[in-house]
Amino acid sequence: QWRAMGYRRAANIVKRMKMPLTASTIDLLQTKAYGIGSKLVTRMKDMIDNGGQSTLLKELKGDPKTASITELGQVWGIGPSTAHSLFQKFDIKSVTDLRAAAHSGRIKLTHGQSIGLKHFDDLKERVPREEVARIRDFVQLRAKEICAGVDVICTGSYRRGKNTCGDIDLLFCAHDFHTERNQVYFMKQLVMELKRCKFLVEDLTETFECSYMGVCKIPQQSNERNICRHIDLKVYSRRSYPFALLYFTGSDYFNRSMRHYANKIGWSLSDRDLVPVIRPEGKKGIKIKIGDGVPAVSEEEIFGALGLQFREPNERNCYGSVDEDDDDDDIDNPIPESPNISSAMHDV
Ligand code: TTP
Ligand code: MG
Repeated sequence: QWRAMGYRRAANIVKRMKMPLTASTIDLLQTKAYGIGSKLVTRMKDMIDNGGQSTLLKELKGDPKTASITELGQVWGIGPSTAHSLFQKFDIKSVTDLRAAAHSGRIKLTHGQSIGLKHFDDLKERVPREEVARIRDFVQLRAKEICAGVDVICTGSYRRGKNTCGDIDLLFCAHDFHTERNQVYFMKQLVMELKRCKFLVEDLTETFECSYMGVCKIPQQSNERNICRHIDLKVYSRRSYPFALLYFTGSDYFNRSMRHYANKIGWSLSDRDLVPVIRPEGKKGIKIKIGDGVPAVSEEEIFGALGLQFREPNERNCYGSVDEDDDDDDIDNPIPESPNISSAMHDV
């Protein structure tokens, strides 16, 4: 996972370089300004020597084990380690093998994995931006019938301006949601209503409270293929909302970088709050809260509290996903100077 992030970050740095990447300029990537490791630079040199082709990638593409693990990992709920053990222990090499093994009872999948497998072909397709907006509008209408003052916002890659999204991430918040009981009540009502109108067709988790994951299908539009989509619904209190908005807007890499930066200057940033902490030396993972959380009412205030320059959602793709519709090229300042989030990224 970390190696993959390093590769993604390097790919984005190279994309934004103002000069051509050649055998003579490539060593610059190892300087502090770019911070790319020597192993990765060696791989890039290999690509330059081979006319843009990577020898390792060629080998991996031809490697049946890698191909199987990649395919199995595309099933919702199956991560790299599960995919690896399905291949290694059960000799399952493809989604077809997985279906047969699950059907015969040779392996037992979790509820979410079974649903992921059932809708494999649909769920692996990315959702066009216009469809995400349609789904958001559909859910928003029902949510407002349950709680008129609810705010509904589509986060994730949609909010970062991507043309296609892996799923639909919806965040809900209202003044009425100050207790968890109210939040859970709203979520139960909403899920019930969305099931009643046959929008939600499967649950991906067996139980839920403030966070729901499922499979949805927008009621049939004229002669359109009706594809199942993965949808996440999350409800937060007004107080936590800016933190949740920041977290669920991502990208995941941007979040990691921002958290890492917060840690370095004595804060702990989560999807709920930003609190000052101390981390006792030699006790990894332990942090002690030493003050009250920052009462931010907007994302801008969270950036401000950390002394960081505000980044619009579409600027938070940086060093993020490199999917085929990646449109990060509009970021003028690829490796900006401190104090801002990208300077912290070099240390991740
Ligand atoms: P995702 O929906 O998994 O990611 P995404 O919307 O950015 O991309 P995709 O088009 O593939 O759906 O999660 C939404 C956000 O939640 C993500 O942008 C950042 C945050 N997040 C993390 O910070 N860490 C994580 O491990 C995950 C899964 C999400
Ligand atoms: Mg998403």
